[in-house]
Amino acid sequence: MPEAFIGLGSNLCGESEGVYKDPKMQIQQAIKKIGGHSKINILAVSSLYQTGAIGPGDQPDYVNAAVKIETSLGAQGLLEALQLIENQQGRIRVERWGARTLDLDILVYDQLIENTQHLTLPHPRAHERAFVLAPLMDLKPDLVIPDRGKVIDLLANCSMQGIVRLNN
Ligand code: A4P
Ligand code: MG
Repeated sequence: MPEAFIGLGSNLCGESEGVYKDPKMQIQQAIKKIGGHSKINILAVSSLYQTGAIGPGDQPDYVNAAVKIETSLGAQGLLEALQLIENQQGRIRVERWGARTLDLDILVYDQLIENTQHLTLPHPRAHERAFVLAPLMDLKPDLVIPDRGKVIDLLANCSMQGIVRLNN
């Protein structure tokens, strides 16, 4: 079955299913939802990290994590499943890179390289972001981000400033 790596991020509290959730709880709930999908198996979950926001304005810190999955969904089908989960957790798209209750990105899907209107694989900024690479390092240090290199080498060339591993 195809194997994929999903990046999770949240820097806003939200309410879903009538319950108030902070960013850490949003990430934990999203991991449960991903694992509960009939066509997705979670193979491994990274630590959670508190990370300084990259983006416009004065945003709260993020909680970031990554999961390794196997799925019978194609890449496009997986994106749709993840967007449904984002929407269920109250994601409202206001501005690009703006604060959000939940962001789910497909970082790598097998070794697929693809660039369509709705999907770019691997994720175009995964290779340069410590908040993506640190969680991936927990899952598979020798994972190759196609055309970019191994996670362990990419992380070595990346500033680790503002990344704190949380107890989860
Ligand atoms: N899309 C294309 N390729 C993909 C992919 N591989 N995975 C499209 C997921 N989506 C993909 O995404 C916009 C569109 O990208 C989607 O409709 C999908 O068709 P979005 O989630 O609506 O918007 P966005 O997340 O604001 O944009 P983008 O470009 O995905 O942002 P990034 O690069 O993901 O950055 N700082 C910290 N510390 N931690 C973070 O997690 N995240 C961001 C978002 C900025 N700063 C951050 C963090
Ligand atoms: Mg996104």
